[in-house]
Amino acid sequence: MTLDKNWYTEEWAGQGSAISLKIKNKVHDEKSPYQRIEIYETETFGTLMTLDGLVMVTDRDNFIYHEMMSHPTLFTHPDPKRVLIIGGGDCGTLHEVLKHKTVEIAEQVELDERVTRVAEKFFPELCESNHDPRARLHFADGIKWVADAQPGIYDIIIVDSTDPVGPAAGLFSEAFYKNCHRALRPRGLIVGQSESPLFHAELIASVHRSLKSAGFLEIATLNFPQCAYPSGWWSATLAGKDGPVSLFRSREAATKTFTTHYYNRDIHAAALACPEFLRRLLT
Ligand code: AG3
Repeated sequence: MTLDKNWYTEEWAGQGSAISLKIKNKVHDEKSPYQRIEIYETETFGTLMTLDGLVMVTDRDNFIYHEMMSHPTLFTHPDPKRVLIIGGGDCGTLHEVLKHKTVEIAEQVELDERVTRVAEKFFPELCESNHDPRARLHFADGIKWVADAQPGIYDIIIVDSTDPVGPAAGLFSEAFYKNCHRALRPRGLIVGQSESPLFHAELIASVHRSLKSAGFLEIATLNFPQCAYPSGWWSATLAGKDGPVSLFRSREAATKTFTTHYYNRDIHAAALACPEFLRRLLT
């Protein structure tokens, strides 16, 4: 099938499939020192940001991803005070993290400052909390940041990265997870986006193995829909330095004092359910 020029298509090599969004126009296109950043106005998904041709964020469905990258982990930790976000330059994850009143400091370490500047312009609602006094935005290499971090300083590390290719590949490695383990306090948690269970189950299994070798005791993969990403089905893998990852502060999740559009207590419990094919690979 041929798609006309009014469609933006991200094709998934080797998977014989793609996502297409009908676009009204391209409103931004630049080559930063790290990547090509494009912004489109779509017909039905609002604004779309792509990095090197890969869909990162749309107005319409980013809430699912950003809420699932933050709230399950924040409600699993008994008292999250200091949070580090690696990547996450569009600031959507930061915005969700700062909804938690216990958080005293949320640091974001994004490699490409241009992603944040472009997001501030085209996704202002994701950047609403950038001036929260608890937010600290750094533009630096997250791998080096964690390697240099003071031991035992963070309660939670969230890895909101692109696909494991190019500079992001190191964010899926055992060496990186070891440094994260060291930078976490007792009861600390790490969570990272871990691609599609349907398309990338082997990657998820290797993330589990690497986290385990890095010293994390308990690991769980959360499932959620994300229709604009490969296969429409996405995951985040959560690991605990020495505490459980499948128990959470469910009463507090049920009576949370802030608004979400996807996350709630039942969604959290359901997201922890592991499909058979994945369970077999992970055991
Ligand atoms: N994180 C990107 C997940 C990977 C998407 N992959 C793809 N489209 N091939 C998005 C950052 C949102 N804060």
